[in-house]
Amino acid sequence: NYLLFLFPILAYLLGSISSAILLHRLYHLPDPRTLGSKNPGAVNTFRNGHTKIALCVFIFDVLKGMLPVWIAYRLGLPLFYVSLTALASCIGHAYPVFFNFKGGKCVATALGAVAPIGFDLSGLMIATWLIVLILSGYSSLASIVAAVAAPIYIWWFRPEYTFAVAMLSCLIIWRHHENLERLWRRQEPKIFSKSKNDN
Ligand code: NKO
Repeated sequence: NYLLFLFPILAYLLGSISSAILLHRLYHLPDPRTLGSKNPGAVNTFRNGHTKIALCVFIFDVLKGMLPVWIAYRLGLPLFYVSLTALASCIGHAYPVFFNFKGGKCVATALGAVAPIGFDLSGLMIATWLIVLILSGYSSLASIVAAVAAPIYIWWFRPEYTFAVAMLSCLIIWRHHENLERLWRRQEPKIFSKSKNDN
């Protein structure tokens, strides 16, 4: 039944709606892809001094990852299609059709996409992210460590989702390759430093 492919397609389109870019436009701010780390995401909006907008970006990006996956999951779609829907949301966020295919790093969107699996996994992911952020000061490192940890956690308590979660992790890590290079060269700015990293 090819109606099942409607879910990944709609998820891709919803994922393509970049809340960071739209909210920056709404508040007459420059495109986030020209500011700071040039990432249209919650952290970069925060970095540029817009805490409340950053919170909205985070919530919207989580919800747009969560909604299609949650519906697909609730309708009892086969695991393959639920997984494809989750991946499609994140691909939409990273390569948005509405914004020249230049999108974000999928952290908040992937968190939303795995939320329907259970609050145990999402809670653990948020805790991991916060602990690494507090210990290191690097938001990008927090995201990378959380992405590496996600498939390990899920393999422990719901192994049937390991492959799907690992796919999201790979996408997140790939989207952080510039951050990884900067971390390696010790040029990555910490979250509470105002320095812009032009790259
Ligand atoms: O601007 O390149 P930048 O320094 O903006 O940004 C790097 C950063 C980008 O991430 C964001 C989103 C911030 C969301 C924060 C809360 C995240 C909580 C837990 C995430 C867990 C991810 C799980 C993935 C499961 C597959 O990285």
